[in-house]
Amino acid sequence: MSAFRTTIPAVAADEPMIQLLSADGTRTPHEEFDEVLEAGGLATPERLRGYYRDMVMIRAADLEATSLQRQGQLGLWASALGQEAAQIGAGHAARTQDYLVPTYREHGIAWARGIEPWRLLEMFRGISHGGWDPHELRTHPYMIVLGAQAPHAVGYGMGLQRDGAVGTGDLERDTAVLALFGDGASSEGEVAESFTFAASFEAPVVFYSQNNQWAISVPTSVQTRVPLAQRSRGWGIPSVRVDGNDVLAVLGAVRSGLDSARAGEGPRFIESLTYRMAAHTTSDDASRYRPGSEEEEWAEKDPILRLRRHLAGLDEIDEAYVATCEEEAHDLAMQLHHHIHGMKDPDPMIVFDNVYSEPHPIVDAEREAYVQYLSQFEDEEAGR
Ligand SMILES: Cc1ncc(C[n+]2csc(CCOP(=O)(O)OP(=O)(O)O)c2C)c(N)n1
Ligand SMILES: [Mg+2]
Repeated sequence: MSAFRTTIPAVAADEPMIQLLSADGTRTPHEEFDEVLEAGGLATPERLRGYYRDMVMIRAADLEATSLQRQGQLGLWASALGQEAAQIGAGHAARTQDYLVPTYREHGIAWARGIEPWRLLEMFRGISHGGWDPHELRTHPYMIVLGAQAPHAVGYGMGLQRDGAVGTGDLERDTAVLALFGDGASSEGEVAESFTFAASFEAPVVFYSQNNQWAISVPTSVQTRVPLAQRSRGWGIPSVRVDGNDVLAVLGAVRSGLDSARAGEGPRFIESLTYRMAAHTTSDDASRYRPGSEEEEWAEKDPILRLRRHLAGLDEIDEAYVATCEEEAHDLAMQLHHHIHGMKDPDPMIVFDNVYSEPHPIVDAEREAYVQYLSQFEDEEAGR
């Protein structure tokens, strides 16, 4: 018999998923994560109501952004509907000093880090250079190139090590990096290379993959023959699969992973099992490749509904609180609507700004050529 093992475990068949809140809101204890949540004061009724409000707000902003795209106000929108717990939980699990490196569908992460939603919309309108100050908010700009942010995150983490910001024992100062990417992006070479560097140098990075079941029209089962959570183990990177629609499981896993990383114990990998409830983007029609029954099945696992059920079971939420959240969410959507409709088109010449930190002859030549190009239209208009 060959020494090589040929049995490939069935996809998603034998990797346990940690869940603290089941779909009906029932709470299951978990020794390690409960300790982490308790130590950080992350699961008090007040905090839980806060996560609920955050999720309601970001869902309203997301739905409004889709409408704005349909009104011709945005070039594109990538909805995070259904991934609210996976993102609000991860965003709040990070400590203030941690550095987050997101992909393009992280609106809940952005919200949790204090990035105003209009900044995201401005980018999807194509009129900003990225949106926010990454240093101030400790959150990198969105990355559209799949997986490209993973080596950035590891490089940043290795820099933190060299700055002496890892493993000093001071939880308020030691810093870790949260690298976010999707199930599809996990197939990119950059992610594999990042695992290699992070493992070899024991970089303080938590790789956090939201497995939302789809990479545009490609299901996760095509991306990997083993449960995604198992991928990193060949690199010696400890990993866990959590229910990404369960805000408490996400909080516990991400806080625990980041605290291990900041303590100098090296990288961690988290597979956060969730579902992309909307189409890939406003340019996509998901009904072409996935059955409606799948969407209905996941609607019952809705992260917002789940937390509300849990809070109701604890008698920690009432109709008045729910109504206030809904009113605030409506107001946010209206603010976004008016703000985006009122946006002026920027001067087209700004595309040449900030290409390099110093003047560059090729950029100067391109700018000049573009001025010439635009001047033709001025003549046409003057002649009319
Ligand atoms: C390097 C690269 N290849 C292809 C694309 C086109 N593309 C954009 S999103 C996407 C699917 C990504 O799926 P996943 O990583 O699961 O993230 P999700 O969109 O589900 O959040 C693809 C192929 C890209 N942006 N970058
Ligand atoms: Mg995906």
